[in-house]
Amino acid sequence: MELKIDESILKAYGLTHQNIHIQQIGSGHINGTYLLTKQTTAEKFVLQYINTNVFTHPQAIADNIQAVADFLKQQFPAYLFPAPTLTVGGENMAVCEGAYWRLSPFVDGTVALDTLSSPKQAYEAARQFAKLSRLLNDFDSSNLKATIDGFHDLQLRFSQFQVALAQTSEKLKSQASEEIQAAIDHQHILTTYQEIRQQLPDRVMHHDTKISNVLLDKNTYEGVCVIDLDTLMPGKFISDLGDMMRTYLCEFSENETDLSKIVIREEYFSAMIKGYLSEMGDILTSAEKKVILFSGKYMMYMQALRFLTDFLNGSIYYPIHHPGQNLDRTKNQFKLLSDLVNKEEELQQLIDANL
Ligand code: GN1
Ligand code: MG
Repeated sequence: MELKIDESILKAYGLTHQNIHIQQIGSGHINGTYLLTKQTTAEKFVLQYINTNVFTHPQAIADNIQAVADFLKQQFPAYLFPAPTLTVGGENMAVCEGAYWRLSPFVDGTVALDTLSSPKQAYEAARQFAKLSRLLNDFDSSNLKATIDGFHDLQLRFSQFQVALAQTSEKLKSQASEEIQAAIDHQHILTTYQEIRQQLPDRVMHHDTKISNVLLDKNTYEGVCVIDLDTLMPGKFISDLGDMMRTYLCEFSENETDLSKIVIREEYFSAMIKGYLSEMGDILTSAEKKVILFSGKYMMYMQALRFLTDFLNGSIYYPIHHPGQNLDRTKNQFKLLSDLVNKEEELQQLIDANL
């Protein structure tokens, strides 16, 4: 799809429509992503606009990435961290009619996958996200700002669910009655979160560790680097590891409606844990090691709550293709959570074998 991107955005990066081919890429819910190819040299860039309804502090994104990029460049110069390119005027974003854009180099010879088709991919992806956590272990995360306030605060997500429940229509409430009950029945996950969160150190977290946010070598599928740095901010390790469990372990995505297909693949779990611990095994504290499996429950439950809350609010956050889609996504995430709980003992053994 060819899209009209304002000339002034391209100009800010020394480009023009005349010599650029534009293609929309990516499958994220929030930001628009485009691949730009220079017709003369075939040089490629990724252009992305920041959705300021969601990211209300776009400058915080740019500042966080800059601070982390500076640290990594100094401490680990060989590490590939695809920070955005500066504009011709030296700014870290281009602003046009109140919209914020940034351009990043396209990393040649890589692919971003939408789904995983081998445990090795789970190993490589988990390793890349864990490597970023390891390299930033000595970076003081309090130097970073929240790019979305309370983003992975489960208490806040539960409160938002309660507000939505109180305000929604009788019709939506009755359609979602089973999922509302499931949200309440799983409240013990929130209780555990409240008990442990103070024991877990603050770290720099990526906060969106899905498979399409890691670039793999297109031939060998070896991990190359992580991308999509908008939610790089202080957090707890359960965010990144938990979101990998949420998105790597099932063959089908959160959009799958046939719940019999929502099943956790143990061999992917094992590979993901091995990849993660190959970088973070010596760095995690004993308090963190105890809640490795819990991280999956935490993220699956939080995503179920977020989809359910959005459904009750009339689907104003996550784009949908049919009216009940956020409710379907909620069911999907609760099924994934229940499969994780059913397999808890064997999965914990796989963790213990690697610690
Ligand atoms: C959103 O835009 P995307 O798809 O990368 C969301 C994530 C959710 C994800 C669920 C800023 O991410 O937190 O896990 O949808 N990002 C934001 O698919 O809300
Ligand atoms: Mg994202």
